[in-house]
Order: sequence, then C-alpha cells, then structure tokens
Amino acid sequence: MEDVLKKIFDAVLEGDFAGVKVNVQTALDTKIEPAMLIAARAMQSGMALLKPYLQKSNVKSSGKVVIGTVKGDLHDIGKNLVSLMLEGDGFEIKDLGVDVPVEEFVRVLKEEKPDILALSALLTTTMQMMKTTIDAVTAEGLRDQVKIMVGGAPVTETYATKIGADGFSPDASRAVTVAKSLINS
Ligand code: B1M
Repeated sequence: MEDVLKKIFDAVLEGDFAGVKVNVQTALDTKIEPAMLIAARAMQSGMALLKPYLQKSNVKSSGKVVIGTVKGDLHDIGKNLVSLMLEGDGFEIKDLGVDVPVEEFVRVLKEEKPDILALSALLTTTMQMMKTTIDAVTAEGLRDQVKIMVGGAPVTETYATKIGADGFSPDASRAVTVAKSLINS
C-alpha cells in the first residue's frame, strides 16, 4: 500500500497527470479509498498554496474564462486543476464551483461576457448536462459570443464534437493549449 501512495506522491510532484490517475486507480482497487479522500482534501489545500506561485504577475490577461462543474456533479479536483493551470497561464478565471445549474451559467455569461465557457463533468450521468448547458446558451442567443470547452474523465473528443462544444481536453495541461487556440481562432 505504501508503495502506491509513494507513486501517487511522486506523480503529483512531477505534474504527471497520467501517473496520478493510474496509481490512484490502483489505490482504489486495493480498497484504500478513505486514504484517497483525505488525500483529495490535502490536494485542495496544496493547490491554494501553489496558486500565487503559478500566477504570472503584471502580465496582460490571456482571456476570461467562466468555469464550473455541471449540475448534479460534485467533483471538482480536476476542474480546480484546470482553473489553476489556466490562471497560471494568465487567464482570468471566474469559477462557479460545482453542481452549477444551467441558469447560473447563462446568468454569469451575460454578466461577465467571458471569452470561454469551460464545463467539467466526472459522471456519465452528468456529462449530458454539458449538452443541456450548451443548448441553453444557444437558446439565449449567446452561442456566437463565447467559445465552449469541455472535459472530465468520461468526456471524449467525439462526445465534445457531438454536443457542439468548440474544444475538448483530456487533462489540465492540454486545457491551456486548447483555451489558447480557442482565443486565437
Ligand atoms: Co466520485 N466517482 N462519486 N467522488 N470519484 C468517480 C468519478 C468514479 C469514476 C469512481 C468509480 O466508480 N470508480 C465514479 C463515476 C462513475 C461513472 O459515472 N462512470 C464516481 C461515483 C459513482 C461517485 C458517486 C455517485 C458515488 C456515490 O455517492 N455513490 C458520487 C457522486 C457525487 C456527485 O457528484 N453528485 C461521488 C462522490 C465523490 C466524492 C465527493 C467522494 C469525491 C469528489 C471530491 C471532490 O472532487 N472534491 C469523489 C472522487 C474523489 C472520485 C475519484 C476517486 C477521483 C476523481 C478525481 O478527483 N480525480 C473518481 C475515481 C477515479 O477517477 N479514479 C470518482 C483526479 C482528477 C485530477 O482527475 O477529475 O478526471 P479528473 O480531472 C482531470 C481530467 O478529467 C481533466 O483534467 C483533470 C486533470 O488532468 N478535466 C478537464 C477535468 N475537467 C476538465 C475540464 C476541461 C478540461 C479537462 O475543460 C473545461
């Protein structure tokens, strides 16, 4: 058990997302979920400390991003990593948190006028809420004013295209590349 926790620790330090996922899954498979949940909370406090170091100072904003985990979904570790990486690259982030209703996304889009709306979902049952959100943005006449990117463990490039998203990233680091390309498109 200690071996897998050490591998998770090393992968986090190295920013190795794939390594973290593989080893966390191994840890879960070996029934150490309680330890994982403590680790998840520890990760959150670590991210708060990392934030000021990753943020660039005195740099022109790369663009404004409204981000949130869709309605019905409480997972936010991946979404927070995406926020952190985008912020580190100079994006201005408005994070709406988890379990965000479609109406709230629409309200904030009207208020904040971001360049990008970023949606995260971790459950196969809630990923459909991404389509519901995109449809609502379209129905409100806002679709041509904002680029929409999606991500989260069950989300694929094919699914992203199918629901009408402009961009997809499988991880936080590539989310920055995708966001930059959406801004420049
Ligand atoms: Co939940 N959970 N969970 N969970 N949980 C999963 C996702 C699950 C795969 C576990 C399993 O069964 N093996 C499973 C989903 C199955 C499915 O739908 N196919 C599951 C389930 C079933 C549930 C509950 C229903 C359990 C229950 O109550 N019966 C419940 C649902 C609650 C709800 O949301 N309504 C639930 C609850 C929870 C906790 C609250 C206990 C906790 C969340 C704590 C938190 O987030 N604050 C939790 C956790 C921790 C997990 C696992 C163990 C870890 C998720 C995680 O944080 N991964 C997960 C199992 C697993 O993944 N091994 C599991 C690390 C994170 C860095 O990765 O979130 O994938 P990830 O983010 C990545 C990429 O996906 C991507 O970048 C990130 C960094 O690389 N990414 C984006 C994410 N968002 C992006 C957005 C982008 C771009 C990239 O652009 C906008």
